[in-house]
Amino acid sequence: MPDMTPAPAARSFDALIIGAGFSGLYQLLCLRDRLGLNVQVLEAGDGVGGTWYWNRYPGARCDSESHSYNYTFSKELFEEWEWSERYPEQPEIMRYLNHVADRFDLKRDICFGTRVVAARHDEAAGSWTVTTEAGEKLTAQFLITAVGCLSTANVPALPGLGDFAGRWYHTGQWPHEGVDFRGKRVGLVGTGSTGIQATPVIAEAAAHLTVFQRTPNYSVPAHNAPLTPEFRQWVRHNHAELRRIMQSTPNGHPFVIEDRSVWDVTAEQRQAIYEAAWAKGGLQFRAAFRDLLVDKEANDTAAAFLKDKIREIVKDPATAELLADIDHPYAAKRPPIDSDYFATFNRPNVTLADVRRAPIERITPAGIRTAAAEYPLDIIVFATGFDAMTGPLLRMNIEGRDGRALAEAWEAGPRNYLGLQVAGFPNLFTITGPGSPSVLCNMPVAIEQHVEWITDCIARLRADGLARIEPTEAAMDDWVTQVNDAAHATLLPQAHHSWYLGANVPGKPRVFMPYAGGMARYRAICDEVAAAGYPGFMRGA
Ligand code: NA7
Repeated sequence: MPDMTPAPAARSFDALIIGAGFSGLYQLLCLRDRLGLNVQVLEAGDGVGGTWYWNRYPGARCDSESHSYNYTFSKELFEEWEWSERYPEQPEIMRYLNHVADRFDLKRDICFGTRVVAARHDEAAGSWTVTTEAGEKLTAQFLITAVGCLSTANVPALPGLGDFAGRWYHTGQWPHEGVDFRGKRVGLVGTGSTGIQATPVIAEAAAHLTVFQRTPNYSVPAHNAPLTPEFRQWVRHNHAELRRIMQSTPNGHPFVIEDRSVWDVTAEQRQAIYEAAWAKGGLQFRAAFRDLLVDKEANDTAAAFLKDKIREIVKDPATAELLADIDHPYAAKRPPIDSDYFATFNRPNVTLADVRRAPIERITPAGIRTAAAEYPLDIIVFATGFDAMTGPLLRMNIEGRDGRALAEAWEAGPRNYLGLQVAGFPNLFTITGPGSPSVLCNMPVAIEQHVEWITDCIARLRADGLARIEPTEAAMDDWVTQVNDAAHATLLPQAHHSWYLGANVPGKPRVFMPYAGGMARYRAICDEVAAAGYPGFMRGA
């Protein structure tokens, strides 16, 4: 006999937020405590943290400096939290986000262990219905994705992976209990920021480490170190000034880009400037001159300096040449920073395998076979990145008006207005979506701006007695052009294998996704749109 029990009524909210990382937590705080909305957060993980909840690989550390990798909306929160090191390590970021969640009593409105598998807009009801993996349905007037840009792991579809007799892991889905590398032959695939962070740490523990390098990469030393009490005090006293700098620079970091051209100085002066920037370390290296990202010849001078550093550090000339054989402008891909990455190749238990010239052919039960050799392995670590920016959104099966799938609307690449909203998907907001500065910016700065803009937008709608907002097609077309133009005014699209372009995922449209015009300019554009009463958006009852 069929089950006649009526399906339970969908739980209903003013707003649903998907994700409980930096963005979801702050969005919850703003909508619940500032606007008084009835809000629910749905989070796939069993705790807060978002990207940091999943990325627990050895050496996982943020490349933003710790005093800039936090919320700035609360002076008290900013002043009471003390980071221990120049760059925060994953466990410390988790402690910070848990502290924030507890301090503002956020966890009571978060459903953990709840993965969203579908979201559908109901035009007649003017609401979104979200379906979870467990089959529960929830509805809300507003749907806000806070799913991060780097949360869909990209595991290469290599033949034979299923037959591998050892264990394999992706860095973005790292086991919570950790991985014991002692006495093991480990293969690490990928030399982006993650592979570059993990290599020295795995090399210390493993019997042998083989790094499989497809695209060689620049890297600048991080020079991580414990923070001194004096520095901490300076940060506490300079909260307002730091916030002002972070909000006024293109990348949202707490340093300004030097207002000098590479060509303003002599070759000797330039060398001295690069040496000083190398000694200081970190992402700030690219701020040494204002034209590094717009003038290829200017960039070449930085590239040559960094390649020489690799040759100085790495003792075996053949290995050094392979590592320094970099084919793209410095910082055209996200520039990694490291702790002894290149020096790790001087260890007797570390080998570099060139999989650009001799690609990986298959995984065998015993290890990795390339066109040149077979490498016996016990563990494979895929530091192969993410289906970035659009991946986390598209995998949720979002359907807008008339059941139109977001995947269909974005078939040729992401199209939206201001990186925030998509025509045909009313009341859907995408925090740090494609078309916004997001990954080109220190993330908390980008996140705070988006969350506050969305909060103000919803507050204005309500104050005006309106119920829905979505952009016009014309505004989207214009914004897509602006995003494209901003990218092409820089050297960034020249790195043809960059994940900014979607090039790391086979079949993904090659579209430069983040807005490269700078965070400060982007903020001004968003503020102008809000101040002018939201031109480019349709607001209705
Ligand atoms: P990235 O930067 O996308 O790096 C992934 C690396 O993996 C990169 O070197 C890729 O080479 C390599 N890769 C990917 N697929 C393969 C296959 N099939 N074979 C060999 N090598 C492969 O990801 P990360 O996790 O390092 O960093 C992501 C961001 O997190 C980072 O930029 C920061 O913002 C934080 P490729 O370059 O595609 O040739």
